[in-house]
Amino acid sequence: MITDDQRDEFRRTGLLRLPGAIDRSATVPMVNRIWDHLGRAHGLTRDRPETWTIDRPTGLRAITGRPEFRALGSPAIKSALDGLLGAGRWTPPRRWGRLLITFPGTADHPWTVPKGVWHNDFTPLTGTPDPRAVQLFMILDDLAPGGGGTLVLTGSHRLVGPLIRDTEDGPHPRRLRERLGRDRWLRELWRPELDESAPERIRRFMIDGGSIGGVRLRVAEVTGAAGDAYLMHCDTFHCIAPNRGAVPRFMATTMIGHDRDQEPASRPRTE
Ligand SMILES: O=C(O)CCC(=O)C(=O)O
Repeated sequence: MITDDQRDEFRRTGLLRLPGAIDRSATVPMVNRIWDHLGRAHGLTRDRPETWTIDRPTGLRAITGRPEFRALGSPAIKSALDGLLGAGRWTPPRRWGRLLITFPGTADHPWTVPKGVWHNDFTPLTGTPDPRAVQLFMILDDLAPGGGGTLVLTGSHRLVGPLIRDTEDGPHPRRLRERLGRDRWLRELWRPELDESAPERIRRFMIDGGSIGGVRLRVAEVTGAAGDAYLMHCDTFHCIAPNRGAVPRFMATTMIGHDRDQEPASRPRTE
């Protein structure tokens, strides 16, 4: 289970880090399996970076159906989901992960906070308590800052909530961006009018942060050791980041929804 402090942090920021959520030794066979696929499908070799000639490999879907990936659904992850969604109020997925893999690539410009690709993942309104879904990000191999970990706009789920709460409509990413983009700080994040340098963008969005209607916003980067996991509120804006590290970024993600309340089954009539 999670503590009250962890629950508060999740409510406030939309993001909760769980160090060591998955047994580190269980990630080794997963990483081996991925490299095996990369070798066969793309001709990439683990200890020969000169063969890493692609940014984003394909054909990864089948891999997470393999038995070694079941360890992603660890006791710590299940217990945290119980704490946020309610015990018995969510259904374990058939597969615990969709792989997120990016290679360092060849670009020589420095790492910075990307523009353009910030989004929320559309999660329909279900009438269930908040959060209606939690997205898991799981780190399969050690992930250093600047190494391609997902970027999360902490606090942003609290801006989305009031915009969708009393509507029939779901959180449509394009419409939300239009609405939220009326604020200058957010517009500068995803459609900058100024061409700021990499360190300026890092300072502005990751260190100083912003504030809209009393909601603190700051860009956080998913980093950590193999086996660490993050739980993110489904309405939180996030984006893929460049990998300027020395090794590929190996992560997995999945969205776990709150089960809809079941209608009580109607009793068979006996009379
Ligand atoms: O590749 C990433 O880090 C971003 C993933 C993402 O946007 C998503 O799973 O919704």
